[in-house]
Amino acid sequence: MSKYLNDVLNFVKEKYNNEPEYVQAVTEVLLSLEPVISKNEEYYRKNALLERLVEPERIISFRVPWVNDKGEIVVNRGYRVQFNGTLGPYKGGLRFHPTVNQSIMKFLAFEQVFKNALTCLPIGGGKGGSDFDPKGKSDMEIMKFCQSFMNELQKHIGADVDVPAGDIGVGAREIGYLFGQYRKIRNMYEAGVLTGKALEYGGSLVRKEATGYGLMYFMREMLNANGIDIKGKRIIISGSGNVAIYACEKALQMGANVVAMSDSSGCVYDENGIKLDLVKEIKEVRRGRIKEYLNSVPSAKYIENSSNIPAIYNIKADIVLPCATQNDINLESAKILLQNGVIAVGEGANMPCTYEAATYLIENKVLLAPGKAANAGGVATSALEMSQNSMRYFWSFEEVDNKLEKIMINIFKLCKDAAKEYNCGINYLAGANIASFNKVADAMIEQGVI
Ligand code: NDP
Ligand code: 2IT
Repeated sequence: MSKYLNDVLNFVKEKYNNEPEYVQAVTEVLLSLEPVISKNEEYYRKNALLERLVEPERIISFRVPWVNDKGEIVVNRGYRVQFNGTLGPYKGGLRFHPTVNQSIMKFLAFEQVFKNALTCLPIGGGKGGSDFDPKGKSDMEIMKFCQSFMNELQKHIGADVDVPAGDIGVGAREIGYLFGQYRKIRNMYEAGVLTGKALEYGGSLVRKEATGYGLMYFMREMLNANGIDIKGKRIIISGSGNVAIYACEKALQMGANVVAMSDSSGCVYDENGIKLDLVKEIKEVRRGRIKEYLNSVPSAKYIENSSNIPAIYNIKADIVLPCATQNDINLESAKILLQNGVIAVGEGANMPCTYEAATYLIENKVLLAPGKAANAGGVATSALEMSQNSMRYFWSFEEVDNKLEKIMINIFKLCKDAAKEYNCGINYLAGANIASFNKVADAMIEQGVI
């Protein structure tokens, strides 16, 4: 292994040993860059390129006090990690989930830098969020939290500075409250400061569907490149949030058969095919639990999670789409998937496979669509939303969807070509890391020591 790579990796592991998710994300990227770095080690070392790449440009961390419906004061922690602005304004989602901490924010922001580079659109990488738990909160509580969060965040964002969007626990409702508060404080209409807005005030058609649709466009390209047709394939999808629902929708449009979906409590298994309208009603309208599916379809099965292998991964499938959260598929789960005959895994979520699981799947010839490439359709369509906001105009559903599809086809080509150039075979994970690294690294060196 290149000594320079090894030195930087050891430095990160030691310095940030209390940030396991961040170390994991950096390890995965750096290890796959071996063929690139070893070709030109002195050049990268002289420019301290890797040292700069693994150190965020800025981390903002702040107090978020708000008042709940009982009149009590609650205090949460808010973050925005502005990781790398070389290619454009920082861009990336906001996650509201009780597990949010600095390690998770840094891993997500680091991944976003490379993901955004793959879109070939002018966006840098960032991520933010809070350990606020939206589950069980009233609309009023969500609004008060969002307003307090924005009171601080507004100092650090702007259409040409940093443009947040949604992620786990943040959808159009939250973006609306955040946007309203930004507008009030700044006293101007800066539509491009947030993406994922509702359609009435500057949102883009297809943004809601974009991550899931994009995942399936990438999956179709990857399967086709390996002589496989998606029609009739049996699919399981972990999660039942924004990404999972629209991955399911596009999979059904492509003629595949989705038999299971889940949430953090367990999964529903419907051998007759998941009824997507019902899942949408439960999750998007009622904000309920996936278990409620059985109230309408008593013939379906509900399996509660009871071990470190989410129940859904015991269900046989040709294609597995982890669309919930990080480290959802560990090595044990990956072995079960393989035993059950999986041919492809598409990462709708960010880093849903542990490093060991991803490596095991690739070594066993499973086609792995890596998250930073396969789920880039969401942020790409966010960038299209920014374009429309700048033009003070909007495109039709078909126009945006066609652009999204072209972007995903190009992202797969970038991954495939880089994997081929560096003799990585079907390791599209290495391909994604190498292709995006090359873009970011060249631009960083061209911009000098910043
Ligand atoms: P949502 O909040 O809409 O849905 C999240 C889903 O994942 C829910 O079904 C949720 O179940 C489940 N989930 C969340 N946390 C956990 C957990 N700790 N364990 C098990 N299940 C969990 O989020 P999104 O669909 O937007 O995001 C899903 C993934 O996709 C995330 O990794 C996100 O970073 C990634 N992503 C999202 C993009 C977007 O545009 N929204 C773009 C690219 C990637 P429950 O309700 O029980 O918590
Ligand atoms: O992880 C992601 O790419 C997102 N949550 C979407 C980010 C965005 O700015 O649309």
